[in-house]
Amino acid sequence: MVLTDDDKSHVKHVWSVVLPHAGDIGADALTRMFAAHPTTKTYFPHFDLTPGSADIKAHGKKVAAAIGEAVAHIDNIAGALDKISTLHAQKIRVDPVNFPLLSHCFLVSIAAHHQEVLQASTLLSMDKFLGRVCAVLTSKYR
Ligand code: HNI
Repeated sequence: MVLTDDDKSHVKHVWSVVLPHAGDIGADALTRMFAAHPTTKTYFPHFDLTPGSADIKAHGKKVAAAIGEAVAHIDNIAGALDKISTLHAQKIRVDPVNFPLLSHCFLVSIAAHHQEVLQASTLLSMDKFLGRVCAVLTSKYR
């Protein structure tokens, strides 16, 4: 789905609000994903998946940083996420159905913590943007 100029500016605005808390939002999104979709836990047998654990906090920061990179390079999301895309497709081999689950949880976390920034227009743009992120992260599966 093509991101319009309006979408891009909405995404950048939402991210500027989220950024100071991005790691917490990432951790909250992971916690929601593990609770709502327990099968996703099978990819993290080496993690302490208790809500608030050091593993979840550290991984939340990494996921949020990757999304931040995609925002910063919104005209070249595939380039920005190239290494992570290869990692998921060739090494971690996460079933592609799981990506929209995490991105939905990410949106829910933003809505829960920064409700004011999500209007119909910005929510739609973030949804489209996260859809692009998922498309990139699943583009190398063969
Ligand atoms: Ni994902 C590692 C980003 C979806 C399972 N993941 C990473 C890393 C980033 C990342 C960044 C760290 C890479 C590194 O260490 O170099 N993951 C993202 C993003 C999304 C995503 C941006 C989607 C929006 N990952 C998912 C999903 C699953 C998943 C949906 C499984 C349900 N990811 C993993 C696992 C690792 C991982 C497992 C390795 C964790 C570790 O540290 O061992």
